[in-house]
Amino acid sequence: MKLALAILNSDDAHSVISHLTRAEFFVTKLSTTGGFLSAGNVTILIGLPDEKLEEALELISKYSHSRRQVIPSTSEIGMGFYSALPVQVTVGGATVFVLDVEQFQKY
Ligand code: 2BA
Repeated sequence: MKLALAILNSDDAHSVISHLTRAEFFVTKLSTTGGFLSAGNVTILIGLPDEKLEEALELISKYSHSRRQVIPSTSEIGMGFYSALPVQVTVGGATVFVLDVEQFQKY
């Protein structure tokens, strides 16, 4: 058994989760925050049999999209003056970690 942990853009989360649950995956949704942008994102936990991992990854990848995001960035331009120039970063699609599960119980 595996545990897939996927960090999604908040705008993609509803679509990803509904396609996963329709395909009979069990999903737990957590509201999380990215450390770099301090913006909200969504982390999902999916406990699943090894043979269903590829299907889950395909659904996550199909319904997650990358986006360019503009963030303010301050840099020194000399003599103690600073300029606030916007910087673009590419966020996502999804960032996925897959872990082996040692034990799984439901009581
Ligand atoms: P954030 O930490 O808010 O990062 C948003 C985007 O900013 C990242 O997109 C990346 O393009 C950029 N970024 C992040 N940290 C950076 C750094 N130290 N220097 C330069 N640019 C940086 P993604 O890579 O697609 O990540 C989206 C979100 O997924 C992240 O939000 C974070 O919540 C999570 N994440 C990504 N990689 C992770 C990792 N290795 N471990 C834990 N969480 C991760």
